[in-house]
Amino acid sequence: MSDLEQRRHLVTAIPGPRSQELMARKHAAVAAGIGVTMPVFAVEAGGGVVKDVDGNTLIDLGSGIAVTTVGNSAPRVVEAVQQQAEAFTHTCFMVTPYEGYVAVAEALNRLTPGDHEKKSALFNSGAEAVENAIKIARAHTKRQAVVVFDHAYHGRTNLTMAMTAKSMPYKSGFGPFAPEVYRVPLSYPFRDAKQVDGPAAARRAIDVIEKQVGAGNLAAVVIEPIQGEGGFIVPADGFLPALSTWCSANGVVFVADEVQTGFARTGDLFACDHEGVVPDLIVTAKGIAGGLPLSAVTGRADIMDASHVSGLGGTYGGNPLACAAALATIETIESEGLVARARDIGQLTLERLHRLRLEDDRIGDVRGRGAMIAVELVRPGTTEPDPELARVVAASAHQAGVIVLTCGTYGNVLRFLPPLAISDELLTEALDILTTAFQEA
Ligand code: PLZ
Repeated sequence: MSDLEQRRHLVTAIPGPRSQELMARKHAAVAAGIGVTMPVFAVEAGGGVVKDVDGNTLIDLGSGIAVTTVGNSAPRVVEAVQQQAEAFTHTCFMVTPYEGYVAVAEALNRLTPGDHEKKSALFNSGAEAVENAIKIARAHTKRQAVVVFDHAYHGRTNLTMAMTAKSMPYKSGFGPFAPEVYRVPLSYPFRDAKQVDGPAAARRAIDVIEKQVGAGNLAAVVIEPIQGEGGFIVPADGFLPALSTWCSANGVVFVADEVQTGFARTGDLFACDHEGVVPDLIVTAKGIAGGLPLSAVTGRADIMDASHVSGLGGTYGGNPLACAAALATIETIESEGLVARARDIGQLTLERLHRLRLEDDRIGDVRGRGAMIAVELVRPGTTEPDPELARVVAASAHQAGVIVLTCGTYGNVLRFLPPLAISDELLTEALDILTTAFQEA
């Protein structure tokens, strides 16, 4: 990617003819259940752009859903993966282990919130790591129930489908779902009544837990510190600390799902750091390895050690290429000051979007932190969701060569997740295009 020109440049309509050909092959060869946001096939990506098969260069505000935080094909990641690929590609850590896995565990134990003794276990996907966090919490507490929140997203496997809130497209028709999963209300400042501050929202959730689940049956409370797919919902201050405190007092494992928020995305290394919340277990994936599939559960050593030997694992978990990529990713975040870069991106983006909101009452809410920012779209003067507007604005941004994603329970949220390697110029240009897209919608 090193010589990939950092500018938006369209040479065909979007999608171009070669992408259309490939889409036809996709339709014929790939299961219909696998959807795509933009029917544009990538050939190269890096910095703040993705280049397609027709020679168009698009501005990337998606990072492959919050994955390429350090940039696509980030130089250190490429070099580390190349070296590792030449040495060996796989032995299975459970057969003949290797140092890279241990080094990633050490790094996670060092970097995640809290200075207590920690241990880690590595997996492949976010969903797989969430499942393993539940296995560990159940082994530790000898309890079964799991509490999750309204609007939550935790994955597409059977247990994580049960934990995910939204039926379409994630769950509909795919049941029955895993039992012993209970859903409680979130803090959602834009939709909560004004008097529901963070601690009050926590009390509302805890009341449901105590009355409908019973603390003595509860293994884990699992929460995204800023919800991702559910709509980039930032809970009111004090919500997460109150939940965490209640969990500690009741022997419940407090699990932060930082699959989307982790690794500098929100302008802290982890979103929990913002309020000084120290989860018992933290689940990471996505941004951890610069695009290679890796995920992890990290937490209190006594909880992490609760499983019997060989109770956890998997063929590929902590694959050597992914571990090499993770170590290079962490080095990149630390040496390039990417936590601070995420804050700058957040400031630039929020400033622009707040200004836009003043002129456009269809933008009900602007929220997020760092390079995880969203606008929630509504019918003017109400809180009634407007998913159609989100669809139209996203489609016209796509036509103009900006990769932007939607999300939210109501599908009415536009979210911005640029790689931290994007330049201010590209980011500003993308925001200009969005502004135009709103004016024309
Ligand atoms: N937890 C908080 O955001 C993945 C899903 C994309 P996997 N989010 C992107 C899609 O439509 O499938 C996610 C997440 C949070 C868990 C997961 C699951 O991570 O790596 O996709 O399994």
